[in-house]
Amino acid sequence: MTTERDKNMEQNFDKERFKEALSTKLASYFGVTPEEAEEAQIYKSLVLVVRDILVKKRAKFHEARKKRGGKRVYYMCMEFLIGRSLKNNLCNLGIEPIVRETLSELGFSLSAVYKKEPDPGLGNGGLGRLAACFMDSLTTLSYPATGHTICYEYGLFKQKIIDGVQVELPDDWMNDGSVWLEPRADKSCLVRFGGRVLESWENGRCKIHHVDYEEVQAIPYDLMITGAESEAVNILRLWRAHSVRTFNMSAFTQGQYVKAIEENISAETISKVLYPSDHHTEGKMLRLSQQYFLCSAALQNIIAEYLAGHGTLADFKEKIAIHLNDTHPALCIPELMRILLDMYSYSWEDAWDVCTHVFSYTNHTIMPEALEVWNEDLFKLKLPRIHQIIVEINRRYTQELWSLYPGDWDRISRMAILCGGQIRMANLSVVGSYKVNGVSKLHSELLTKTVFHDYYKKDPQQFTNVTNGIAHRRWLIYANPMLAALLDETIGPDYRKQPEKLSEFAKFANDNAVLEQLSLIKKANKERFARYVKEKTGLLLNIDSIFDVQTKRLHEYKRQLLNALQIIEAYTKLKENPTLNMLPQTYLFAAKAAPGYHMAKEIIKLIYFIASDIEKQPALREKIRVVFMEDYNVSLAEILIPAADLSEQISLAGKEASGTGNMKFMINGAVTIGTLDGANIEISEAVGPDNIYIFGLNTDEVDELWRRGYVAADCYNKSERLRRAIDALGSGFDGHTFSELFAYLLSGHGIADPYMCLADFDSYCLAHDRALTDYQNKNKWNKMALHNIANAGIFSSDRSIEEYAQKIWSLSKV
Ligand code: 26W
Repeated sequence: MTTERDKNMEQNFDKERFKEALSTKLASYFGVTPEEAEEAQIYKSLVLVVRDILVKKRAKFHEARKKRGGKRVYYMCMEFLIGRSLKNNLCNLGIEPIVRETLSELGFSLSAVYKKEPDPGLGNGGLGRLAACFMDSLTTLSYPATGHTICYEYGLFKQKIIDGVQVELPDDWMNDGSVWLEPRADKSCLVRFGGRVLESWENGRCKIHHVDYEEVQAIPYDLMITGAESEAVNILRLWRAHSVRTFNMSAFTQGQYVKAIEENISAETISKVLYPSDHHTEGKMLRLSQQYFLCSAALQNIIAEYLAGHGTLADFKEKIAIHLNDTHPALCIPELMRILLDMYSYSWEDAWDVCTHVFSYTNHTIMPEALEVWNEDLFKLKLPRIHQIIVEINRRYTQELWSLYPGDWDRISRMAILCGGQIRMANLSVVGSYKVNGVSKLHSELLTKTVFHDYYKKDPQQFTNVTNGIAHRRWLIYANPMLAALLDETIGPDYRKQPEKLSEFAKFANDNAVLEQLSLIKKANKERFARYVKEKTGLLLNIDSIFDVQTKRLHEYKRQLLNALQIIEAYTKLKENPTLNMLPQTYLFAAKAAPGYHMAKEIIKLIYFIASDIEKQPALREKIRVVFMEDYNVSLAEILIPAADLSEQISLAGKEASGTGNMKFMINGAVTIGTLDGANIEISEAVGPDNIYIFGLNTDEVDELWRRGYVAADCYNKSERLRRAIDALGSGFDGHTFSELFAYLLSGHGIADPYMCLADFDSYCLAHDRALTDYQNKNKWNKMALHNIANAGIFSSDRSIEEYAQKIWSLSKV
């Protein structure tokens, strides 16, 4: 399908013009001709050419948006896990073929040039990747949206596994990755920390004087986001901290050279590094500084832009939506109050009215250790004015609660923002937002039954669900071009912008030629991935084995350990009977553990040594093989996911808010083996019970078992299969024993097996057995794959964004 835009693009962007533009960039930035250029220079010059195109498009879109007026949304998030940009932009602009051909004529391979781009790891996992997918869909659908985040100098660490131990190395992505960023010094602002707040009365009004503070300069770096076949170009604005003064001259002249430089460094520390932890708050003051830095810079910027366009803040709450992606940017609420009260002399009531019409909040986890709280005393020292405002929000809110629930102290203290010397960010987010949503049907329901139950009782209308989605262009069309070509051929290209049309693929469920194509495509993707593994590790994977894949952050609740136990059981059985006739299996893992997360690192070690144990036995490794891929990131996911046959989504029911990897695997034709958790439930409803392997306890059963008193050892005693696996932990792999994991599962320090791996083990093994049997029936398996692809349309982030636009932001397209 070629749209009008495509035609224009192609008219303006022919080979000659591209060659000329590229040559100009090469000459002016590197002083070379295309013939003399190195690949890295081609990469950078190509980015500059694309940026020029985007700048022009952006200007047009900006004009159109201004003319139309209307509402716009700001998406606030501490993480945007964008992945590489070049391919996404070339494909979205529809100019990839011209670029590929031209480069090839010049003697360069575009695929090789793509690899020159570092993969910016500006996020930990699901939350950050979701933000990036949402920017893609917002832009493709022509919604006016701006993302705000931090420009971390070091993204998520690079992972090496040395003798089973995860080693973290810095991710210095800015070195080659900053070509996409446009510094906007003209939009910089100052963010204040520390100091004291004085009050004085002037003309009957209380005036606030913040004194003795330290200032940090916030400079935005803009990254342009393209949409597919869309006129829109949106901006992701990344804020970087700079010292206000380059030198403390007085310290410098007094001979305190080091002190003068140290001061600079401490201000710049704020945007130095991404905290490499998810689902666990550490209460670190630097993290609080990062959060306030982002919120203050973004809000000052939003207000300044609004005033530049409108001259007054009068209609602000009608024209602006600000979305808080989890509680990490929740300080936006008191920061907007501060700006309106202290800088624009709003009354408290008017300022609060603006806030509660502007903010909405998505929760991404109900795990208690992930719910952010700050020590009030430390908070007060770092952000004294913001603390005052939170105290006042809390005072007024608890007063309201008192009149609603007189005498119900328990409830009031549960709902208060301040309690026991702590500031509860989830409560602040709910109190300050007009809408709160969870990220899958189950998760949203659990929110209203558990963590936010009291608020739900007070105002049920405040709560809603928007199930997550993925940018299906990046994750299907660009990552799996052969599958995209088959879809274009069978159902036509409309699904590229209307993902619900993928459902038409179901018509081909009995078309043997299409099924055969599907299996050839899977095979080619497995070959592509195997080549990559060969290059990285030297291992030669068996393409005819089933590729059974679990990739995601390493966390106890995600239960990579359950997967490992199942593998151990199969491997032990094989060792006992090496001539066992079985389907060859390749188990693939990729996962980063938070650097301080001991148990997660033990699990990596276990997987690593199971793998190395098997490698030492050539006869057995033909049948079963385990590979732990280092340094999981977006680019690795893009090549690994299309190669998967089986997708492991095996969290303990009730723990995974949604999952989005599950959707990426599904849309690439992998079949899910999973629990009834998060979006797995909706995936299961979409594909039907015959096209998914569901096992294990559901949330009610998990609760019931906890209430009755879960005894892991009972499972161990009852199941022979399980005993075989667990006992093998004691005897060990490749000379390493795992007594700590053994104890964790059976006796535990607190509770044995807190994520109930043992309770779900037998049912998991049976589901596995079924999957392996079905896999050997090629026709049956291909059909299952086809149904997974055909039913994946609702898991496009295009659908999620349409829901946010309607149900939450009241946003319309430009
Ligand atoms: C403050 C420490 C911290 C950092 C990050 C706590 C919690 C987080 C995130 C909320 C963790 C996260 O990424 N959650 C994931 O969000 C995805 C997108 O909604 C969901 O698909 C995953 O199920 C959820 O675990």
